[in-house]
Amino acid sequence: MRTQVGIVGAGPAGLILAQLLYLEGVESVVLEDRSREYVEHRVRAGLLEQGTVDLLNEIGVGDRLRREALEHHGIYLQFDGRREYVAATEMTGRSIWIYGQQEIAKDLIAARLAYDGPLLFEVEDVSVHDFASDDSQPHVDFTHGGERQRLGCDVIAGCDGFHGICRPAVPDGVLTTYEREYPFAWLGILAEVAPSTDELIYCHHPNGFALHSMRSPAISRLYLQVPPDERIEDWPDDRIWAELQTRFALEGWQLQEGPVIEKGITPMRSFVTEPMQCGRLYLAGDAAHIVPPTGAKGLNLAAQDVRILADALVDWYRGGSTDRLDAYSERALRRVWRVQDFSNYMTTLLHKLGQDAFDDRLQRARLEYVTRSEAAARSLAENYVGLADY
Ligand code: RFL
Ligand code: PHB
Repeated sequence: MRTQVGIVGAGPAGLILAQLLYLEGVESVVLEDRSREYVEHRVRAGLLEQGTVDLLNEIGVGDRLRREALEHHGIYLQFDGRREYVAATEMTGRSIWIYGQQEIAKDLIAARLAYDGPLLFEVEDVSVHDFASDDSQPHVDFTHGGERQRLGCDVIAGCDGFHGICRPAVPDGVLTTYEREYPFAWLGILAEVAPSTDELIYCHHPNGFALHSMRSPAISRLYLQVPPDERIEDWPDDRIWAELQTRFALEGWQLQEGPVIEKGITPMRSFVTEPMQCGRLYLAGDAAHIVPPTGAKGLNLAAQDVRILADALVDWYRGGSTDRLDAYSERALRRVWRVQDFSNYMTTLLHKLGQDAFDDRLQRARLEYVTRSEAAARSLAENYVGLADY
């Protein structure tokens, strides 16, 4: 088998890249190790920047999104028994949108299959080879339907997430990694109950952070900060609701409860690899970087990476120059580090960090500042809705 771009991974990065390339007449093959069913039902991101929504519309997968996504114009910050609103759209002219990552996956997979774009699920033993120099002839080996196969390609796009095989395949000494583990995790639930709020509530509480998000007018998504080694078995539903009630408690407001339909624990990590390329292998999305979810940026960043990568690839196929491909990593990393800083800022602003009383007072002073100073609120807002053309 041969193609122009071999794409490893059918998450948002791989699927958006395949669609961008298809629209520009560049061939690709997407290889995914999970089943279609799994990819279409994995509960992860929910909050999209305006730029991501615009991109999905531009590439022709926005029909259902335009009908079903919920448009939001700001966020609530709750602390010290108060709930303050940051009017992001008023300050930036841009909205944010609620639409589940698995819905994006469904829309992109349907689009890909509608034009018979090669997309193989449940591939096994994937490995990438001969990509390390610019004049190499890369290939991807894998097993599909019990048969060992080889995909020859001009370039490989490593869109296989944080635990993928592409980044570890880069020869020693090429990549530098920057990493931070946070001393806590998020326990997330999906509940069959109408959201108790019109927009997201980010809540700072002495017991730890809590977030009230949603997926639809009938489904709520809620998160609790918990210790990093917490086991989900130790959190029966009534314990989760009791803790959510404690942290979100506000006079004159009630958190509605309902059946929990999904729950899980996610570790919190910041991670960047530099550069995001090696010869003819290009890393994009979570394969190259991870942000803690407090800023709601991972998927949005993955979409920006592949937009830059697709532009560079198209340029190369059209005119033969590798200038933009060579500069891919440098161009992508500018936004990656901006988003790392914002995600770290939101995380340290809102979580219980195991700090001393002085640090705790500083944290409250920062929260007070963003709700009292228009300049501080505007800075948070422009990062939250996503910096255009950064
Ligand atoms: P993905 O989604 O991990 O996709 C990688 C794909 O590669 C496959 N794969 C392989 N395929 C073939 N061969 C192999 N050897 C393979 N190894 C792996 C995997 O099965 C998978 O299908 O990475 P991608 O495409 O870079 O997308 C990144 C996003 O998924 C991620 O950043 C977001 O989910 C992060 N995130 C959020 N991002 C936002 O922008 N807004 C949010 O509101 C938001 N909330 C969240 C989040 C992530 C969370 N968790 C669970 C980590 C909330 C949570 C709780
Ligand atoms: C979500 O809805 O899953 C979500 C929203 C905002 C965040 C993180 C996750 O900051």
